[in-house]
Amino acid sequence: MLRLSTATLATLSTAGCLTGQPSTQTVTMSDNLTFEPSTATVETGETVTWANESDIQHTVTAYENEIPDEAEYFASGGFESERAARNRVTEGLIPPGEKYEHTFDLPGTYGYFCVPHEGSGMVGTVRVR
Ligand SMILES: [Cu+2]
Repeated sequence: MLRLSTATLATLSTAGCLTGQPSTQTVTMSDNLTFEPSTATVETGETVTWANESDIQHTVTAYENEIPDEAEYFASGGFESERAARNRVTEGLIPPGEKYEHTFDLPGTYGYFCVPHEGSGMVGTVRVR
């Protein structure tokens, strides 16, 4: 299942390059407490997939004041606010080997972080063109 899913993503990604169709961008979460790439750039309407390739749990949690005013709040766990995501952190944890994805429908710059590792500098940015 995971294998099929990865192959599908790769196919979509390649197709996107060739035809200009919407594609996805993958950001990995690693054992050294980083998002790679730390700044991901996508086109409006594209999806970012965060893949936890580490042995520990992480979250993807938007900074409420670092996303465009009109944009929908996003966080693993499906929270509607940064406060809720912080208060109920265990519900937003992405286990090792799992993924979280979000589709960006508005251009702009989106700052996000990992709740457990924010203090270690585990933060990232998505730029939507
Ligand atoms: Cu983390």
